[in-house]
Amino acid sequence: MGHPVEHASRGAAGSELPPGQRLQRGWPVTHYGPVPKFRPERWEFRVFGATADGDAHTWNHERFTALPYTTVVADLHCVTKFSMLGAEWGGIPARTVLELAPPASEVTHVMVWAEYGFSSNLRLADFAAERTLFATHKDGELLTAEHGFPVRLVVPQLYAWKGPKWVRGIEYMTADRRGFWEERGYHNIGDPWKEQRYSYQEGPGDGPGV
Ligand SMILES: Nc1nc2c(c(=O)[nH]1)N[C@H]1C(S)=C(S)[C@@H](COP(=O)(O)O)O[C@H]1N2
Ligand SMILES: [Mo]
Repeated sequence: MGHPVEHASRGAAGSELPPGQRLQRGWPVTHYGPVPKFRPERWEFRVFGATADGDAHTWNHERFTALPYTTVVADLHCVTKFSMLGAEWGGIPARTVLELAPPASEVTHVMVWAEYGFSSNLRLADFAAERTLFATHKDGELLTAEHGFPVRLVVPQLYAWKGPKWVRGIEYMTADRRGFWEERGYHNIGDPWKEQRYSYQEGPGDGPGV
C-alpha cells in the first residue's frame, strides 16, 4: 500500500501495524459518553451545508440502508495505541453519498456528525477515498449498539476517532473546522502512518487554530 515497511510489522491478517501501535486481540469498545438508543422512526441521515443544489438531503433508516452495499477490509487504529487488523466492514461507500447528494464545487472539508453532537472533520479527499464507508456491518454481522449501530463511518487511512459511531449525517464545508476530538488535543488530519496523534504536532496548513 506504499507505506514505509521499515516502520511497520506484519499483522495476523497480512496488514501492517503503523508506528507506535500494538495488536489488540478481540474488539474493545472505546468512545466518549453514553451509547445512544436507536429509534428508527426518529432516525435520519442528513446531508447539509454547502450542497451543490443548496438543499439538504435526508434518508430515513429504511432508505439509507437500502443503498448499494459493499464490503471493505480495513484496520482500526486507536490513537491510544491499539490496533485491530483485518476487519471486513460492510455498508454504503461515502462516494455513493457524494454522488447522490453532491457538494458544491467550493467544498474542501466534511464534518461528520453523530448522536449527542459528536463530530469529526475530514478533508474532502479523505472522505471521498475509495474505501471510506458508512458501515452497518462488521464481518457479516450487524453492528452492535456499542460499536455504532445503526451506522458508523470507517476511514481506513486515518486514526479511528475520525470515524464516528452512531453517524447521523454530514456537513459540507467550504473551510476547515475542528471536530470534537480535534478541538480537544487530537491532530486535525490524523494519519497513523505519520503518527499524527496530537494537535501540537501540527505543521502550518495541517489545520485551523485550536
Ligand atoms: N460517536 C463516537 N464515535 C467514536 C468515538 C466517540 O467517542 N464517539 N470514539 C472513536 C474512537 S477514539 C475509537 S478508537 C473508535 C472505537 O470504536 P470501537 O468502540 O468500535 O472499537 O470509535 C471512534 N468513534
Ligand atoms: Mo480511539
